[in-house]
Amino acid sequence: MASVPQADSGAARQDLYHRIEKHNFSPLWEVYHDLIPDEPKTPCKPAIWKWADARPYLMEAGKLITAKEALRRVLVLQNPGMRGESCVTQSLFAGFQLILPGEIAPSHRHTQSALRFVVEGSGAYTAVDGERTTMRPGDFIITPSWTWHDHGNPGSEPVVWLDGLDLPIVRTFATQFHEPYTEDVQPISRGEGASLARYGNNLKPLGAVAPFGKTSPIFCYPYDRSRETLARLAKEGDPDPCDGWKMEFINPLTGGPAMPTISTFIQLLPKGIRSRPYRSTDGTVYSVAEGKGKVKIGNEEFAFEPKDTFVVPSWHAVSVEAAAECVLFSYSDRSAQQALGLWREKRGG
Ligand code: GTQ
Ligand code: FE2
Repeated sequence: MASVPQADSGAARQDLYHRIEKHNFSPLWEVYHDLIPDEPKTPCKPAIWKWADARPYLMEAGKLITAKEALRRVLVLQNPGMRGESCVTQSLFAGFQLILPGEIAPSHRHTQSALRFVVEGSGAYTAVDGERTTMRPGDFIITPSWTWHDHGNPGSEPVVWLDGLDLPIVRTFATQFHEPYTEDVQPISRGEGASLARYGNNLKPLGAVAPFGKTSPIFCYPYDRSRETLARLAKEGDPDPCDGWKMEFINPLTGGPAMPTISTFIQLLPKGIRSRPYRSTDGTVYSVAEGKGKVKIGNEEFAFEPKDTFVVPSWHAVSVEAAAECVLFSYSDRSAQQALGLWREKRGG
């Protein structure tokens, strides 16, 4: 016969909870639906960071601290639902990094992977394991896990890029390692463009051994190439109702995502489109490369312009109204979710 709890067990339950707490126990049944919700639940909120706000603060920071002293002069994009946690989504970091003419940001390596999406200015470089790449607006650059990297600006204008890192993922697993290089600037061992020539032309060297493990051997995907691809696609067929023309940056050695923890995309939305609502479990950061319009994220609406950044939390429907032809760069943890068999999407709201 099943035992029946006493109707007035409330006080006795509280007493039990109180006593077991000292022994580091707690009752699952009090929090079951918080821990296992019916649908994704996240403190991450929809938000936009206007470039018009960010730029003056960055330039002010540029007067107060050097890139070298700061190690990295970055304004962190704090998700308003998780302020102080240095997260833009639950799994990703975003920040604007400024490097002024003549500055260097010293060389180091860490297990966290990074991406850079150049927002403003040209002529700075990032060096990755002995090769430099010059940064231009719209370029997408990867710093693979555990590779030496430093930045410099031998040019004549300030350069700002959006940093995307998998810091919260690496923190969740407690797999953080970091090491400074012995010098500020690492030695150069290959000419600029060597990795793109070797791996970025639908050819690969015989016996190629992935130089960066699970990360793409191409560490710079120049904007002119991505933009040309999108322009050509737009001439050849109709846009997808949710995505417009959307392409994923890939690792040419595998055909899979360019980075093991972060997926990266670029999309073209034609002028006048109202994209069909789309949701997926990968909270996504968008940087506006071109165009303007309005984006609806869940129940909130934001106007966007070039160089603005906005975030779509997990399982929030996103829809764009393009007032002009738009090019959006975006990144999310989709590749990590897919590797773990967790990713889901739903087209149409
Ligand atoms: O440029 O190496 O935004 O190590 C955060 C951590 C940038 C970088 C960030 C970093 C870097
Ligand atoms: Fe770094």
